[in-house]
Amino acid sequence: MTLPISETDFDAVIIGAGMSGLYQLIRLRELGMRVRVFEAGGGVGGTWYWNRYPGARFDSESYSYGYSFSKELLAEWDWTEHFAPQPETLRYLEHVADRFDLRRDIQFDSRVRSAHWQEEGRFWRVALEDGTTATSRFLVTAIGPLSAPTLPRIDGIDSFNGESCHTARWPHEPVSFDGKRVAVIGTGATGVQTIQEVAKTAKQLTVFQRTPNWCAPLLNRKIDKEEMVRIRSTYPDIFRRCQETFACFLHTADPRGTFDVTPEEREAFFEKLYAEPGFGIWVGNFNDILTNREANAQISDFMARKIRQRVKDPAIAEKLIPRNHGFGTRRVPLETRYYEVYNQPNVELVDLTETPIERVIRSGIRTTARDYDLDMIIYATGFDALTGAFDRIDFRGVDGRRLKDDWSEGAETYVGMAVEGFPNMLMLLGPHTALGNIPRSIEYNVDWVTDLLRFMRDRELTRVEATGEGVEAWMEMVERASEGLLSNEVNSWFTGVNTNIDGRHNRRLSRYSGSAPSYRERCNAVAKEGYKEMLLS
Ligand code: NA7
Repeated sequence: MTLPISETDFDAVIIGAGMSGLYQLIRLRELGMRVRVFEAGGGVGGTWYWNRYPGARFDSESYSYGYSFSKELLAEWDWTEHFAPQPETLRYLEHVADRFDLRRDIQFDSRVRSAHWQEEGRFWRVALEDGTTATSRFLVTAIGPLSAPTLPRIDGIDSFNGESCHTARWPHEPVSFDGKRVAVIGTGATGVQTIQEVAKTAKQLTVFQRTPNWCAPLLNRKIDKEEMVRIRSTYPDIFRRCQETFACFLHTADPRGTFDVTPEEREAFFEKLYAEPGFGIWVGNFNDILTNREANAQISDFMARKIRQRVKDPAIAEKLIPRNHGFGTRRVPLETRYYEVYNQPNVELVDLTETPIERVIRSGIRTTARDYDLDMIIYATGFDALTGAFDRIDFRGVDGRRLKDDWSEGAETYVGMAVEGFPNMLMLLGPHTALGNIPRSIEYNVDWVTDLLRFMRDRELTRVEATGEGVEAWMEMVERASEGLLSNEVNSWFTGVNTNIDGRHNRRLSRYSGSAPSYRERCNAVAKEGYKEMLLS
């Protein structure tokens, strides 16, 4: 028997009040739904609430990153930097929450422990860590693809006497590095941002690097009032461009291949990209650098030469040059004087491939070579990406099946937004949605989910589920989209590898790596055909 909608506590529960949860709340309110958002944090902002580490900022241009759905919001918000720092982005999201009066439907400090589908009655029973429960017809997960931090598997972490922190759990109070001996473990996008900031004031900074990444210049600068007026006048073009490009960035691949031009033209193009802000050198480069080994070797060689030019000590420069993957086959960290940090007398680079960490001790870190006495250890060691946030909640679908079990060998989804066996659960930025410039993908996902729920409301339908065939067809498309990518041959969160988690040492098909326009085309077709590929009743 279907429980009349008025008998569930809510029409929809949204888990998470980050960028996707906030926008979904706005849209579901417009449908007249009774919505409750459960948020583990003490405020809105998701990624920008948690990641308060020093130097955290956008790598996408600020004005391409903000929400595009509200003309009023676009008209009133001024970005002050081309790549906004975390405090500004958090202020922006707090402004959005206030402006649209969102907080009244958000319950903070409320971590969801479980969500169990009740077939009889067709609703979800959601339980919080504190034991309270709520029922809801629909469940929308807005829990983020990179939100479950992982500490490294190193013995003795708890024995350290000084301060220590994962970057994604950074304290809300200001943290000073003045006069301190600080260690950073991890040199991904987060580690790079942290290192270049900590190096400014720490007495001694020791960077523990396992794998160097290919970092490219961010070239951030301030936006003054006048420039903001100019940018604002081009918002329609900015968002149109983001709709058209491969990954919703302002940058997109050059139509030419690496070897379509002369060596001189190639070098000049690489130089031009290196001198331009943002991800252009990664996603606006020759169209074959991420698929053709020889083409990739050209840009990798160019980037290696840049590192050698910028780092004075040739031995350190060599340690900073990646050997096990080509440029762009992992997430490219964007940097501001990152390489120059290693020219400073207060900074030391420890290459963990030569001298691995043995354990954390009371006074610091012990490698196979020596002990490092420390006042603070910063873990920039990343996330249980894409599925980690799902695994941390006990989701049970039809007949009590557990999502974590179903996904133990890798997630299987329908257009990244639905799962067979988990009716009425819709995922924003779930595994296999287009990622790229995240807010653009969020707005698309939210609008798609909203249209589906409107469709159901208008027809008095109360249950929607992905089918096995639908999932299979979508997973085939995900597989096809990834064919030929050099990144498939590299360990990273792109390929689902996290050495700090059991069973995650091997590469798997973890994300949709096709273009955002093809993703939208596929999802639009599903909607246009009345969601015939899904089971609706
Ligand atoms: P990443 O990109 O996953 O980077 C994590 C870093 O931590 C990386 O350098 C890892 O080295 C290092 N790491 C992880 N575990 C260990 C251990 N046990 N010992 C030493 N070093 C370790 O995470 P980020 O937070 O930088 O970025 C994630 C995404 O968030 C980013 O792409 C943005 O899109 C936002 P490894 O490379 O595994 O050898």
